[in-house]
Amino acid sequence: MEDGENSGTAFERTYNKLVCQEDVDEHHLHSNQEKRQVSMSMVRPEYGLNQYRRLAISLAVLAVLLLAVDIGLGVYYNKLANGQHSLTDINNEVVKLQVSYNNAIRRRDEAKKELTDMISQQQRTKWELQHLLGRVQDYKKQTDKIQNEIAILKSHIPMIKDGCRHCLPGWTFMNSLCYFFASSDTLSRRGWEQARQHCKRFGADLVVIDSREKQLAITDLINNYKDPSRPMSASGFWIGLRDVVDEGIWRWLDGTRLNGGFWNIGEPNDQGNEDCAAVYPRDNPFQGWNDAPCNHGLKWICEMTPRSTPS
Ligand code: 2F8
Ligand code: CA
Repeated sequence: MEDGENSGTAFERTYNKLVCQEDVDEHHLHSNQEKRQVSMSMVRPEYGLNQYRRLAISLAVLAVLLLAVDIGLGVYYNKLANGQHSLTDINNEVVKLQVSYNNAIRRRDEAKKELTDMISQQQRTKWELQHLLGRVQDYKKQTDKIQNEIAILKSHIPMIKDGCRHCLPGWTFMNSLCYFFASSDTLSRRGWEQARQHCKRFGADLVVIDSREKQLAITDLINNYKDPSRPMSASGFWIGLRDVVDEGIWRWLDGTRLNGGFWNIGEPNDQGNEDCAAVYPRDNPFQGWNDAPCNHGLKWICEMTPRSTPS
């Protein structure tokens, strides 16, 4: 064998040595392990089980750690994603706000322009209102003036109406009435009743003197007819007053009882049955009446309202 070995190459010898050594080492190792295992199992029997348990626990802890890391990474990723999403939203919101701001600015400018226009319009309206108020004042003045003119014109209506009416020829228009003074020599003096009949032929009647104004106006007229050569007893004019029914109770033609009157001093005295009244020319117009016999011949005064001209 020695020869055989020696008879081989150096390489083969080295190789064989190494292989044998390895076999020896492996065998030695296995022997040691088995010895250790045998020794340990003999000294601490739970040693192998704890080792697996620790390994399992370690693996579990490692798994938990990996899971935690995974979760953490996921959370972090989500945060990053959410952050990215929030940033996008903020950008979008900023864009929207910018658009809204621009729109608001545009609307503000439009509103400002509209306000300016409205202020201008309001100013024009104010001026127009002032102008109209001035015109209202003018119209009011004109209205007042026109109303005054209307009142004046209305006051002329009775005169116009009277002007459209006429007194008969030879009659006198006075205080809206027509009077006939039978002073002409062509008309003989006559008694009270005949004198009244003469008036009635014209639709008139003997005059009723029921006011101071009327007495004054009539006295002024009959004073013009005064004839100094004629006795006072023959210068009177019959009027529409008598006391023929009840002596001393003087009544006008319509039955109205006399209130006062313009009797001469001492009249009426019913001297010799004097039941008819007459007015006489007098300086004192308020002492112009006398009672005389109704059949006594005197002039007379007729009275009537103006008559419209026949169309
Ligand atoms: O003096 C008054 C008296 O005068 C006349 O008589 C004289 C009168 N007569 C006539 O007029 C007819 C009275 O009436 C009068 O009262
Ligand atoms: Ca008398």
